[in-house]
Formats: sequence, structure tokens, C-alpha cells
Amino acid sequence: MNQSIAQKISLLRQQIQTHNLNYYTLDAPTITDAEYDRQLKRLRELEEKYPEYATPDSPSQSIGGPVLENFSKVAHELPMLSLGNVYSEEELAEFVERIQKQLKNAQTLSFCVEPKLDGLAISLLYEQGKLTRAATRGDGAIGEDVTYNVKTIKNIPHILKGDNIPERLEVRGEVVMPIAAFHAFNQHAIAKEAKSFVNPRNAAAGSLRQLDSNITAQRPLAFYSYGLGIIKNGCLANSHYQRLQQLKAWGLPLTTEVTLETGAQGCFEAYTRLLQKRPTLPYEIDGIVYKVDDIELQEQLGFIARSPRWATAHKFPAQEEQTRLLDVEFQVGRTGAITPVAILQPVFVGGVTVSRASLHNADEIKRLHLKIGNTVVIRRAADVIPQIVRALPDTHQNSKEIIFPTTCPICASEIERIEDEAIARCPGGLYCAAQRKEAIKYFASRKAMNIDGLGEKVVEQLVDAQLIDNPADLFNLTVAQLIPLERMAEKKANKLIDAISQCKNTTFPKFLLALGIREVGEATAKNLADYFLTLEALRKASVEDLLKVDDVGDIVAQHIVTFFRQKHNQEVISALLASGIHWPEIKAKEQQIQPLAGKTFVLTGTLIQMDRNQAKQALQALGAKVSGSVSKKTDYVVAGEAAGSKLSKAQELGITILDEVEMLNLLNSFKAN
Ligand code: I6G
Repeated sequence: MNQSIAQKISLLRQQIQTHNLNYYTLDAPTITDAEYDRQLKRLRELEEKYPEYATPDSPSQSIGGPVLENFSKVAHELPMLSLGNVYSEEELAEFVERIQKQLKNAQTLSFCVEPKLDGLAISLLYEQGKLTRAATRGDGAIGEDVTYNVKTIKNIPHILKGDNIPERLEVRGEVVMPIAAFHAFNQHAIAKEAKSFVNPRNAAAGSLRQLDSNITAQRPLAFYSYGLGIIKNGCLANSHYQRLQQLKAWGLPLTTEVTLETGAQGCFEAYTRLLQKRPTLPYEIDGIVYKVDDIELQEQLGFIARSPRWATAHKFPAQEEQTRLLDVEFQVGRTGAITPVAILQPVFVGGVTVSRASLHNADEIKRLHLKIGNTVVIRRAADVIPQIVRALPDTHQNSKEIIFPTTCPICASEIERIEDEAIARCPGGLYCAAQRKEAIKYFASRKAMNIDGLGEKVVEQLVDAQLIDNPADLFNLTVAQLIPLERMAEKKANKLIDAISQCKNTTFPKFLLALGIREVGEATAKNLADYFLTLEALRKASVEDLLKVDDVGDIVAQHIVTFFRQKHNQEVISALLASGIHWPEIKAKEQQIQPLAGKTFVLTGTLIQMDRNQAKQALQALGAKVSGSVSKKTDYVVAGEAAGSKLSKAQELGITILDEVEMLNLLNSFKAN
């Protein structure tokens, strides 16, 4: 057996070495990337399983070119320019006006509009259709030769395909690390205690500037074209947009977001659309680029300093900004979890002003090496909660250690931190005012008892004024007690008392959810209600009983048992029931009404609004039997479109025939009850 493993490994190595030669040196791959990846994966698996056969010269250990001592310099034949910027609709209009004035052209201009990827600009030189050199932008005049590294990027063709490829063609574009790949890479790196990157751009830059291209080869990079440099002996369209489409046809990657727009208004509409789409894109972008589409007009417009006059970037709100960490507060949640919250010098980031950010737990503070007074980088991507992504090297002399409290900042109970759990907790339960407030807010929330008008501020005032201590106290509140609260006039107070009274009519799952038992969310509450049917049965349930319920594991079961054992919780539940909270009785599945029990249906022909299987299930759920053939025992035949012999037989036998709409009405009539 060992012999055959050794042979397998040896064969795989030979094959991969041949493919490496074909791909990286001869630029003539004979298999797909996917097949290559499979072979390499198989080799790595075998070497991992049989380490006795692993060797340092195995192709699993090396993929790209030789390890360099440094990057050689590349002088760009045509400089790699940078772009001017506009920051508002007004500045965009001015940019377009300026161009029209220079061109003495009052007509509406066409613009090619592209996303501005947040990566690294590079130049790819194709000679006779073959990738011969790749260089970074550098200072625009001189860059670095990164050919070996770039050749490991999977979506960059080594050979262009198709016709009319210019003799020399320089393609320019951006190398990025796609967001999902970046997160996966970082997760893996953190797990292995290896270096992680602060954002996808740094990851792309760090990966491309490796002297050992074998390392670059393991990084998930991608390239997208945005323009051209040298074009020798080739005939290209007179439109930038068409040129990009031509690059795509030759096999070069292009983002899906390139469009043609008319005038400043069209450009601004594209900006708004792309900004909205930004959170769904697979790569990070920091803006949009508008380019005069007509190449002749581009030539007429020329350049100013080191930027083209015919193009500009419209920046999106930054997703990362620097600010100062002023302090750290410790918040106590509903279940006692203590969350450190960063108090920040307010900063405008990702379109909003941020002054607080969750620090999650003590481990996160440690991971970030955070101190009060540090300059920190805040990231707020789209609608995501703002986060501190890193602290800059400590430039403030007065920075202070963050001391995690040992006692609850609200009730002074000693904080517990269970080994292996990141979360620290106040064990005070409802003795702790913070947990009381959160428990009442949760009780009143929309998905639980849904008490309209009982928001956070009202609950906090009620607890602080010692008018309520637990959810059951809500039902003893009076209008007179509410009126003195902030922003609470008589009308609002009356409405709130009404809402509290109305919530008494609820359902068992909602009531269960409202109790706020740890780890019991909506789905679990529903499963518990369906299984135990009554509160009494649930209260008495043991861990073993609870484990029989869908979705309930050891930890949840233990939380439920512990909850019902607490004397305080028993008292609150009794008080809640005494206040008149009630819900309709839940019937056991077998007791549930089965209005079609004893009736046999046959389905025939094509149904339009639901497929046959769905119809069958819906009928069966109401107790009906669904048979495949029509007989004297059949009660109903449901005839869809193009029904054939079964329909004829039903007619012969005088069986009731329903069309699809009649069947749906029948099903719905039971739902309504
Ligand atoms: O740096 C750049 C990023 C993206 C560009 C660019 C671009 O188009 C989407 N286009 C040009 C013309 C230049 N730099 C000079």
C-alpha cells in the first residue's frame, strides 16, 4: 500500500511540475485552473496524511517564480497618471462645464463611468499577445517589476485570445483582494497566529510586494482592467467604453459596473446607484470615475500636471477614519453580559458621525493593544455597526491602560468570567438595575408583548423613579404616575396605559419570549409552546424532557430549568398571570381540527398557483387522503389544466370536481377559521 501511495504522490508531483512549466513559463496551460487546484489540493492532502513522503522540493511547497532579492525598476514608457477628484454634485457639474468650455462644445457629452477599486494600480504589458511584464505604478514614472507575482493571479490571462491584438499592448488596472477572500484569509491567519491584514487594500499591496511569488500565489488576488497605456500596431475603437469591451473580449477581466452616461446628470445618477450598490459588491471601492468616452476628445483635452483633464474620480464617503479613544464605558446587557464600549472623539465616517463603538469583550481590547488616549481607526462600512479596527502606534504620552472592572458598574456584584468564554457577566440578575431595565425593554419589545409607546427612555425613567422593578409592575402603573415623566403629556400617558392593558391578550410563544430566558429566541419559544402546550407543563419540565424539543440543546435546556427554578421568576410569572395576561389554548397536533379527515382527493392536470406536491401537503395537513387514482371511494377530483382520463372517469362516476381556484378557496376557508 505504501508503495502505491509513494507512486501516487510522485505522479501528482510530476504532473503539477509539468503544469507549472506550461502555465508560468511557457504560458501554455493544458488544464483548467480548477483542475490544477484539484491536483494541488490532492497532493497537499496526501502529503499531510503521509508526512513521511513530504519533501521540501515538492511543488506543493512552491508555485511561482524564483525568490527575488529585490524588485527591479521599470520605467513606464507612458506615465501612469493619477486622477483629480470631485467631492460633490456641484464639483462634478463644474468638472463637466470646464470640459465643455475647453472643447467649445455645448452639447451633452458621453462619459464612461467605472467603479474606483480600492487596490493597487498595475500595468500589464502584452507583446504579441503574451504577458511579458507587469509593473506597479510606483511614482507614476518608475515602478517595480512584479511579473512573477502577477503571473500567479488567477484571472490574469498569460495569453490573450481573439483577433486584432496589437503587437504591443499595455493594459492598466487594479489588483484587489476580494472582500470575502480577505476575511477568510484573515480568519485563517489569526487561527494560525500568523500575520493578518488591516483591510483588503493592504492585503493586496502586501501580497503583491512579496519577493517570493510562491507566497503571492497563495493569496486570493484578482485584477480588473480600467484602461490602456502603450498601443503599438493595433486598431482600437474611438470610444473608451468600446475599448474596455475589447479588452474583455481578449480575455482581460472587467468589472460588471462599467456604464455609459450622458452629461453631469447621468454621471451623478450613476454615482448614486453605485453608492447604493457598494455594500453588495465583492470588492471594496472608494469612489466612481468619470471619463470622457470619445478618445479624440480625450486627446484634445490633454493633461494638467499629472492627471488627465478628461477624467476625474468622485470619492465616496470614507469608510475608515482616525479619531481618539477618550474613554471606555462598561455596559450591562439583559443577561448580565458586560460589554466595553469605546467613547470616541466624534468623527464623520461612512456617512455618519460616530462617537461610540462596541469593543465586544476583554479579548478584543487585548487583541487591539488598546489604551485610552490612543489614536484609533474607525471603520463603518455601509450600514454595519462602527468598529475600531486598529490602534495606531501610541503617540499620546498620557495614554492609560483599560482596566476591566471586577465588579458590576451598576449593582457592584462581583463579575464572573467563565473559563473559555469571552464574555464577562454580572450575576446580579434582576437585582441589577441595568438588567432590570433591559429585561423590561425586552418584555415590551415588538416581537414579545409589543407594548406600543414603552420605549427605552420611558423604561429607564420608570425604573430610575422606582415606579417599576419588573415586567409585572407595568400592569399596576397609573396615568397619574406617568404624567410627570419627561415628554409624557396626559394623552400619551393614557395611550400607554391602554397599550399595556391591550398587550394582555397575547400568545403563548410571545409570552415565553417576553420572559427573556437566556438563549430562548422566537423559534425556540414557538417550539417549546408547541411541544409543552401549557406554561404549567413547561415549568415542570426536566432537562431530559426539554431535550426532546426541536432546537433545544443542553445549554438552552439548562437555562430554562434554572430560570423556572428562581423564586423571583416564579413570583413575577404569577404576578403577570394575575394581572390578566392570557393566550388562546394551543391544541396538540393530533387534537388539531382536521376538517378534511375521511375525505379522499385525486389531483389531476397542471396546477398553476401551487405545484401538485404543495397541494397534496396542504390537503393532507387538513386530514385529507390524497390518492393517485379515481374510484368510487374518491370524494373530490381537483382538475388542473389539460386534465385527461382521470377527469373523464370522475365525470362518469359523478364525483365532485373542483378546479384549482375552488380548491384554493376550500383550503383558505379553513385557514381563516
Ligand atoms: O487610478 C485609477 C483608478 C481607476 C485610474 C483610473 C481608474 O479608472 C477606473 N483611470 C485613469 C484614467 C487613471 N487612473 C489615470
